[in-house]
Amino acid sequence: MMKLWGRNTSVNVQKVLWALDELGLAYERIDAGGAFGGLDTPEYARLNPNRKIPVLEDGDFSIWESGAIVRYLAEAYGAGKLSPADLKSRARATQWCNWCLGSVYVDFIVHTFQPLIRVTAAERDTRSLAAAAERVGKAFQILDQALAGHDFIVGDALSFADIEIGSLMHRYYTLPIDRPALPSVEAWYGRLKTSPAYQKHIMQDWTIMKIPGA
Ligand SMILES: N[C@@H](CCC(=O)N[C@@H](CS)C(=O)NCC(=O)O)C(=O)O
Repeated sequence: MMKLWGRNTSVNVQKVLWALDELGLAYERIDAGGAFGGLDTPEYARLNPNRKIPVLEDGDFSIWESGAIVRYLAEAYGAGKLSPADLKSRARATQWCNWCLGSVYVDFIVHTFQPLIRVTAAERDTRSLAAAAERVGKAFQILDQALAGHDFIVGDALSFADIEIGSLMHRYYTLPIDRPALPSVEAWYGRLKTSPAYQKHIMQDWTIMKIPGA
């Protein structure tokens, strides 16, 4: 059976869990990272020299980087699900994944989310946080235009691009930050929320990760 290494509070682990369940695959998840530790052993370094979660082990093959894991699962086991068959649609899905990592992820997770859970309210740089949230909102306005008239990011079926970006949306819509009006993004997020796999893995209560005073 496949093994997924990583605590289920990590958005990058949650993303892979969502894909695994969306594809109906059996797996064992092993707690690692955060309070569970386990990333500094030589055995773990062989699985991921970056000492980060998640890692997927599938027989004698192992792979790190959550987005790459999701694509591996879709292409190995998806039978047409999550990875568009058509080259141009697949390229479009890749485009949005790369955009997410380059234009959203750091501003959102590192400069917006983490200061809200890992920094006390007294020590938080609220101006820097608000500026990062504003940059994220502007980026999502670009996504909003692309989603207008579509059910999902690439056409009308859930793909690995929806998994990559959609994994951030529960946090985006539940954090105490300013957000611009994003009608098409909100409608898409509403569609994602109907998935039992999304509800189970992505719609987690992130406030349990707050340090005291955050
Ligand atoms: N780009 C990587 C990011 C991996 C990453 O930064 N993982 C974090 C959790 S989200 C981690 O391992 N942090 C150390 C820890 O949890 O102990 C991916 O998508 O897999």
